[in-house]
Amino acid sequence: MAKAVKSVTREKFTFGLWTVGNIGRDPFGGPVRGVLTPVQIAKLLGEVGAYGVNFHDNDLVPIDATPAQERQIKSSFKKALRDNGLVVPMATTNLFGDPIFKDGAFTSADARVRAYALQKTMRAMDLGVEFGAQTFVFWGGREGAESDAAKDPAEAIKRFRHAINFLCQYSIENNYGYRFAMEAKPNEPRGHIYFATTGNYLGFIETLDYPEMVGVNPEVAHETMAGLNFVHHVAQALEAGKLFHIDLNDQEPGRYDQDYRFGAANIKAAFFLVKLLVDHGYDGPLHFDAHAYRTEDYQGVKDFARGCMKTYMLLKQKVAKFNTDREIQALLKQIHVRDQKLENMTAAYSIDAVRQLKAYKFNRVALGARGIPYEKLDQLTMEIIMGTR
Ligand code: GLT
Ligand code: MN
Ligand code: MN
Repeated sequence: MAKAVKSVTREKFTFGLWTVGNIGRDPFGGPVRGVLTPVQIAKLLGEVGAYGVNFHDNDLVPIDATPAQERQIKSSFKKALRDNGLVVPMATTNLFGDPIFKDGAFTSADARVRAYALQKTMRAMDLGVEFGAQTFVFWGGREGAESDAAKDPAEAIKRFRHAINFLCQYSIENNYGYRFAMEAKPNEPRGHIYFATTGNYLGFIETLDYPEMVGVNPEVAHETMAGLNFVHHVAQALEAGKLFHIDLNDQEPGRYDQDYRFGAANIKAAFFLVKLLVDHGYDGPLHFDAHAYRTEDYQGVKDFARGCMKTYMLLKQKVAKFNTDREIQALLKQIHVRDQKLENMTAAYSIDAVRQLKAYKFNRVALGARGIPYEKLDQLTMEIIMGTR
């Protein structure tokens, strides 16, 4: 029996079965790598020193598996997890691959498809619990439309809410203890996906029956595809206590969904993301939802996986440098101007505070004329990232 391999670091670095198992198919060409079994993927992840592995129901158990096949697959995968020292922090359902979901799952116009999606998700939740998963991700890749002629997008929200409420109750009644994490994406595979951004989900969650059970799983590529600032979306989730999980990868704006190795496209944005996670003490899984370039064989897939983790660790070191750099910290102190009198005056609303504030004389012209040393600060930040500080 192979020896259990420890994670390369204390970080909870995870990969989905579908990430390192990606066979390099795209809309213009077929697979460039052979299919690995879940057991082979666990071995690969053990070799690169990952902490855990996540799966969709059908990454592990094919949609048409017989009960006997399912039993065999599950027991061999459990052994592979033990042999390779891996845990399963997150599970999810594939509600996008099978043709039945071509017009969505929970938001399908067809009641039969909506009911099947609930059945499939409950079974996927049962499967995840069997492997110890504590987070259950919902990525509604097919929940959307090319044309709004067919479905009322407001009705889609109601249908989605109904499904999540139903499934929260299922988790509660079975004592599964799941935390649900909603993953937004603006488009691809649908022309337009409902709940296009993490912010859309943060608004939606508060309308649920069990909002405390539900958070988000933002993915770098997804806000970035739309040209949005991913770090700001993660910040809103963190501030709301809703960052239950995160999908790390990279992406160039305005392109197809690239799912590049973490940090491969925009190292500066990756630095600020790691800084945000570190500064706010995020301690959940760091899931690399990415895949190797189509040029690679499985040696290249290992290079890819190691690269994701190494870049994260290096950026974490850079963050520590930034946070202790004397010149940078002095600049930040200079930028964050304190004014005790005005801070006291505006600390809380009162008739007296309003009266004083309305009468206060500001030197607007001088405040507008002052220089703020962001050029210097940003250059020093770049020098940290480039390794010369
Ligand atoms: C799919 C998608 C990802 C989601 C996965 C979870 S599957 O690969 O592109 O962003 O996180 O369903
Ligand atoms: Mn993606
Ligand atoms: Mn993802």
